[in-house]
Amino acid sequence: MTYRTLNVPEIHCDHCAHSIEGAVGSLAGVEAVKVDIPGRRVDVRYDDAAVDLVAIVSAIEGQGYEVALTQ
Ligand SMILES: [Cu+2]
Repeated sequence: MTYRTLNVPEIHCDHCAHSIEGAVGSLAGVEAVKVDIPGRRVDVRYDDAAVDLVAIVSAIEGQGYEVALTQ
């Protein structure tokens, strides 16, 4: 299982959180996704044999939010 935290600076409210959690959570291979609204972060846990970070970032960007990756 892989854990990543993505910085998504445009997150500001419950609507953002629900949009992102819905999009990322619907990807096969994503085990958990949690948006931290004040922290403007997305914590995601996923099976990297089933889904990759590119797909997760694309799902977030597809909702209209830019992702700033952390290492
Ligand atoms: Cu919002």
